[in-house]
Amino acid sequence: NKKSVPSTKQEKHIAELLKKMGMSVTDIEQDFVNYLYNMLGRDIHSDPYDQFKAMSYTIRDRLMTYWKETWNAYNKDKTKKAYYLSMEFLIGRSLSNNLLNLGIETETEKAMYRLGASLEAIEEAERDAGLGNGGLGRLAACFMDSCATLQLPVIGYGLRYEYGMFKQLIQNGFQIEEPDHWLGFGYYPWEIQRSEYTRTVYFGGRSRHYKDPHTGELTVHWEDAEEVLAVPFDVPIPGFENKTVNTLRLWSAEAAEGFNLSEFNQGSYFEAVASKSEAENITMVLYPNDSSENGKELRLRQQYFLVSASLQDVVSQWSEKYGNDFSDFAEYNVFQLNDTHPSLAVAELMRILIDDKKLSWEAAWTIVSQSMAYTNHTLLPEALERWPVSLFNKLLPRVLEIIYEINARFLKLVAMKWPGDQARQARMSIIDPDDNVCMAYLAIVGSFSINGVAALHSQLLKEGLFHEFYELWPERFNNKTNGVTQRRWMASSNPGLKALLNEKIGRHWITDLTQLSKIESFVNDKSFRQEWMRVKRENKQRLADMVEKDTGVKFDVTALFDVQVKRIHEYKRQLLNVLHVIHLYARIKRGDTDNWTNRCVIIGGKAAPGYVMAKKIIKLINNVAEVVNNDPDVGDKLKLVFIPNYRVSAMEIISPGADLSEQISTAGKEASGTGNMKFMMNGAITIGTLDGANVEILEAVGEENFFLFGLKTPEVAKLRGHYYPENFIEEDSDLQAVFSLLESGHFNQFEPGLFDDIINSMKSSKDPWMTLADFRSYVNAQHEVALAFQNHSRWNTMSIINSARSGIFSTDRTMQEYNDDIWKLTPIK
Ligand code: T68
Repeated sequence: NKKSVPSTKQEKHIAELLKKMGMSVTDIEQDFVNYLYNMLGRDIHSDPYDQFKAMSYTIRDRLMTYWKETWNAYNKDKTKKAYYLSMEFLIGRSLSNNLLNLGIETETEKAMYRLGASLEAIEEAERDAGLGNGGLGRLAACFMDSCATLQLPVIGYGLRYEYGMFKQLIQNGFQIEEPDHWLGFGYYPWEIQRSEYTRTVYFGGRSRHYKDPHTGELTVHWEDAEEVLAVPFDVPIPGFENKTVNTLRLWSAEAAEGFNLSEFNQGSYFEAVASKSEAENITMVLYPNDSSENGKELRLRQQYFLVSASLQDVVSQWSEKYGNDFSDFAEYNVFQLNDTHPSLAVAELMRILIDDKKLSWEAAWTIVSQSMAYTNHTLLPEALERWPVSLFNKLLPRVLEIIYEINARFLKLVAMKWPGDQARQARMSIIDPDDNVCMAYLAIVGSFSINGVAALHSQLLKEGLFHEFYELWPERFNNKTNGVTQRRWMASSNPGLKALLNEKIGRHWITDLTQLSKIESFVNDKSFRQEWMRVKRENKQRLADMVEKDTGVKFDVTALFDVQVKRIHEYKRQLLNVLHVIHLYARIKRGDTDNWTNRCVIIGGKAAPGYVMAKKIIKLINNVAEVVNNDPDVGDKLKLVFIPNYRVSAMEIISPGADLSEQISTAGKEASGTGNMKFMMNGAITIGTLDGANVEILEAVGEENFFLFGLKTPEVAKLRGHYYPENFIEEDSDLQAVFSLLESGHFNQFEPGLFDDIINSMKSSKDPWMTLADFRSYVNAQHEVALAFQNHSRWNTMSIINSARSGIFSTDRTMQEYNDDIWKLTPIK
């Protein structure tokens, strides 16, 4: 630290030079040209991607001094820090966000204008950093933004996947996956490689226990292990106009030098080089499964790699300052586990403290159980991670021993609380009856805080999935309702709305979203209402242009834009949406179109490559779209498109242009949802079930500003076992019409039988998502939507109110709550 204080003449001189890193139009222009011409050897007519690179270096330079100062400030005094451990950070693009947070959007735009370049085109050239699947990964990225804005000392730890989320192509209506080589042939222009913080992670081998013959002291060695290097790449996370730049540290796997040297020596050149690539495979690709475990060995390797490298990083930095005194480590360090994916942290921190730092089990456990906090993101049983003990034994033998010991001590506690209740011990055991390690239980046992991500979800965790743990430790359970950052999801993606808000209520909403409530006082102001409509209209045009470019389908911007974008999953019920579209189509075909509202339905999202049913659903959407969009009887009354390759940068165009937000999961299945919040902020109205954060959205806007339908969670539970879909068909002529079209093969004329699985799943009494049970109330709610939309004035009021009351859904609020209740960090100015 002393080193960073300019004490010598040279250091003062350097500090002076760095201060000259100007934010003026000319400074930006000059640096941009310097990078483009002199570093990249290109010119102003070059490829937009090269221009983007030059621009990102220009901007990164302007973050660098703040970045270093922030890092130093966090390490100066004994400062409590939080570490957000996550297998996913779905960042998307960073240029426009960084310009916004630095407060130099206008200057940069002018600089490019002077050069005859377009900032918009440059921003457009940036590739999405798609290092995540969906909500969970995007949440981590929003959290990072809010922590930097709140000036909280939080460090993100993740993996630098060579290939992020696959690129989705649609061919003949089918999803095709293409690798996403987002790094191109170089580096991510925002990142800085920090080789000096390289760590070594061990796999395989065996655990050996030694007893010192003289002292009797026990030591454990992890022997004959493979070594893999974890090389960190740091990504800057600027706060909003506050000179704070936090760090997201992403680990990349590299074979250790001398990797499998013995094989080289035995002349097995080929095997040795092949196993080198095995080490580097660890961070090769993001697993594209968003809600089911896949049980692959490589995935477990990835998880341990993240956890071990990150914990070593934190512990070594601690030891550099405080030696092996860990007595107050838990007072200054807290780890937030983003789902169970990094829950090995519980065992790994034990291992480091006991084996490397020679702490006793009891001392180590006190530290671990006071510094880990776990966030759950799902109630779906198929998403709960369980790893076979045999795999653990092979890959992480020492870690498995520690897990066994944690479990043994934990089960003693259970036995003490419920004497003689063997069945309960078996149910709560971290090792399940099939000899799997249950990662959620490991996380719970090792954490002082366990939270769900919306009020309903947190309640259901206590009542259901984790009920017995709740009985044991009720004080550990809490709720932290998700949010999204308004910097990206309003200020940057909706410039029209930003300008209008700034004019009417000032710009304070950018860091305090509750300020949005002030626009409610303009709800009857004629000119404000007109401006609100104009902004929406322009955003709808922008969305329509994107749709036309991506699908060839032309939208009428006066129609209702009805949008469902999210991962494709049966529980999210894209099928219910399709049934409604088919219903509208059937109405048009039979001439039942009095008082009609034109509607453009947009569906988008990726299916996990191995999820056969989800992929069929995509095909069905595309086939229905083909029929609907090409039927002259339909015309502008109804359009349906499937937007290919849904991703963060697409949502930046989609959410501002939506009128209606589809949040239609089976009640009790969606933990929170965050897309629902993005739409709401941008003035879309929700049609939704009482699920996840929809419950809180409804509470905020009131029933008159929300289209509620469907069974409630307890009703879904009650119906299970007595669910007879045929009855719903029998009683409903609209549903009959829909099924007769589907079953006649009207949407798969040349592909007979293609949709049989889908049809059968919906008609099965075992359908866990109970799609047909909600059909009638969904169609009725959609009818209300159509009528409401015809009354432009009423719709506009609802739109304004939805946005005005979205203040609580900022991640600034969410992070404040994590900090107040869990982390207890002091903001560092
Ligand atoms: C989502 N979960 C929830 N999981 O579904 C959503 N899972 O309700 C919630 O709003 C969001 O998390 C944020 O809390 C996911 O996105 C995954 O992506 C995932 C990835 C790998 C393995 C399991």
